[in-house]
Amino acid sequence: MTEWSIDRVVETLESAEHERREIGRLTDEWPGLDLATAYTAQAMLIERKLAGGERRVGTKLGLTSRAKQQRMGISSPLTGVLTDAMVLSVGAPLAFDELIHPRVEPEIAFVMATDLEGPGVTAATASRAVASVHAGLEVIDSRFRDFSFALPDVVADNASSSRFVVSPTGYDPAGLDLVLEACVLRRNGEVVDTATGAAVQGNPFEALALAANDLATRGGKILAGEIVLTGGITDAVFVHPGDDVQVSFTTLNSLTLRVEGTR
Ligand code: OOG
Ligand code: MG
Repeated sequence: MTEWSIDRVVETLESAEHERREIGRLTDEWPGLDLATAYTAQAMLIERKLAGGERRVGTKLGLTSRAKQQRMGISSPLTGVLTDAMVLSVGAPLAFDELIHPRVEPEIAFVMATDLEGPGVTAATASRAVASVHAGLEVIDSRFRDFSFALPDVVADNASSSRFVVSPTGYDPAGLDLVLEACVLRRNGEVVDTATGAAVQGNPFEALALAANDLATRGGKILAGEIVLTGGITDAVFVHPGDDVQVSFTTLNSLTLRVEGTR
């Protein structure tokens, strides 16, 4: 059997995504896949996307809420990279046939006014680097069977990233109480989950600070102009062709995503 290597991890994840094929946990086959190696694999995966013409547009956090951590059985947040190929414009349908087993989650999104670089970033300093706050909706699509993974697996898999929508209307961060900003997630008109911004690390600005500090340990930072997805506020819901998913916020906008496809 072929030995495992970072290159093989990257190729395995890349072909799973392109062929819309779920795979088993990499950590089962390669127990040596630790967190640092997994982030190196993620960086290589992104490098290959950029070499193929994609453009980096932001940073995402994953597993920042208890709802998400409990569902996935992992208590540690992680970061990933967003590219323009993942952007869905408002009102555009989700093409189910391009994905493996998509799930949708509501997120609070930031557009950055300035760079944000750790270490030592606090929620207060993080909030001052934000230009505007937006309603977000993320479509995650783990390349792992049944969304079953250990932390290094999901890190290498760029935090299950696949598609996302950000409301074009942005709000001044100074005029919002994001801790109390409430969100309702509906599928086909039915409420499936609710939460407030407090679910995200106590405060979405804490999540932003966490991202900056975590990226700094790997020589990275958040750049001015970039989008930051602060992590699913509620648990994510599976979607299928014909479904309509809606996320509605108190102050931030509502976003609706229609799922199209054949299977
Ligand atoms: C991992 C990615 C999580 C979030 O917002 O928590 C994520 C997963 O649940 O597959 O994007
Ligand atoms: Mg997410």
